[in-house]
Amino acid sequence: MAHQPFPRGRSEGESQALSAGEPIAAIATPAGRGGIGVVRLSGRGVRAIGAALLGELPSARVATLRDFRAARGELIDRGLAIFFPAPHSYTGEDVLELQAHGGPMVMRQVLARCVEAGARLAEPGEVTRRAFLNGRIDLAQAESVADLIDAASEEAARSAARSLAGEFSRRVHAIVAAMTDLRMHVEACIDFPEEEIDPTDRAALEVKRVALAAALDAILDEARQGAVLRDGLTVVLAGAPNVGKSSLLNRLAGEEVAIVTPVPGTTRDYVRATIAVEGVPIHLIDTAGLRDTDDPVERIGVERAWRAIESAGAALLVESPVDEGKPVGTHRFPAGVPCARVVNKIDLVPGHPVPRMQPGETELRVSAKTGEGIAALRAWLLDAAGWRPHGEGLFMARQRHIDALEDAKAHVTRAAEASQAFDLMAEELRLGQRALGRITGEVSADDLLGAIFSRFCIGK
Ligand SMILES: Nc1nc2c(ncn2[C@@H]2O[C@H](COP(=O)(O)OP(=O)(O)OP(=O)(O)O)[C@@H](O)[C@H]2O)c(=O)[nH]1
Ligand SMILES: [Mg+2]
Repeated sequence: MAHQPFPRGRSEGESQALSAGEPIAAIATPAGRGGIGVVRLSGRGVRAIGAALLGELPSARVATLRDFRAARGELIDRGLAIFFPAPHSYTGEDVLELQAHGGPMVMRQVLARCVEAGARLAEPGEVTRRAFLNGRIDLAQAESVADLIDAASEEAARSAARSLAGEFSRRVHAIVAAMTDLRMHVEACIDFPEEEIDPTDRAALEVKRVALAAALDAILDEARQGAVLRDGLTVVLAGAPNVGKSSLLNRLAGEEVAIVTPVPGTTRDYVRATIAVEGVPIHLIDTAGLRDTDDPVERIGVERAWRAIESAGAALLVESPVDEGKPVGTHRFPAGVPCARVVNKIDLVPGHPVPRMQPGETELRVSAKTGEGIAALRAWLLDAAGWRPHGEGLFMARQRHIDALEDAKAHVTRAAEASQAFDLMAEELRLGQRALGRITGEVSADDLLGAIFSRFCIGK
């Protein structure tokens, strides 16, 4: 059985939505003032609500200038109304979009009028959730709607757009199809004793299994890279007072985010800045210089610095040849967290001998003042984030997707180990398919859907 890209989908010819829900309304544009603001309506009864507001519903999919009127006939605004009859709409239900002037008062009145006429306010993500439930998009695509809206870099936006267009889902379905094929092959062998199986047939089966494992490895790799693009890396700048942590933060961020003074103990609280290195978000945390101190405020700052260090994804241990204070040891860092020693202020001591490096340690020599060594520092940050140069073709992935892919991979590995027992092998492949089904939503629990869609903004 080959999987269709949109397994819950309905054919384009169907004229009624699969499950038209009660009518919902939401302001789909951001809060605040703008040239245009959009109120979106979806569900059963949208035609009647539209007729109440506009006098008459516009023709399908034709942008039509209309008066938006309050219950007693007063004019709220004049704008464009577009009606998308089911199932050819974002949600698969009847959808009406009202484009008014984007002032908060206008938006509020239009929305209130929709509610008065019978709609209820949409919950966060409810519009996209309906699109999923009606088979317009699958779960991975629905998630990429949120990722596209939240994208913090061009690269992240591009990869989310690819996922939204269904490329990630198509890859997953192709793997499911290969798994189905292998499973059918295996099942055909179940009823035969091993010695009766043709060796060439056996070899063909093995070729399929190896190809399947390779395809899973490839998609996992791309998904992990996509996740880096989405989530980035949290990096703490730690070190003795005055070595130039805040100056480095400012240099990396390209602006004066943190206060810099020649006084040791300048930074007392965290200072955060997110930078994009080749599109990968790096969340930098500048901390208070680590030292024993009697100053109660600074002491809290030092405690906070340690807390930041303990939960960091990577750390820059900053020191300088001209400042006192011992270099920070790595013993309080979580195991496996990438750390780099960053020797700052090299502009002050040209030719300063590089401190001896421990095996496996990375050391970078920089100057926050002149910018020397900063390119190498950025490259290190990218590497620590797990980013590798690649061609086109990433898609946005979430941890949930990576978990499912790893799960599928584990079942395929176990299938290989069970290659003498066809029934066990077939079962492992079935479980692998199930794991992949969680990505696109063929297999999904209500609480998972709740968790995914509740993080959307209202109107999406
Ligand atoms: N020459 C030179 N001076 C630097 C460099 N980096 C920082 N400084 C100076 O060193 C002093 C301390 O810099 P900060 O960035 O405040 O140091 P810090 O590590 O954040 O200090 P605390 O917040 O007190 O822990 C300031 O006077 C900076 O101008 C550098 O690369 N070269
Ligand atoms: Mg500082």
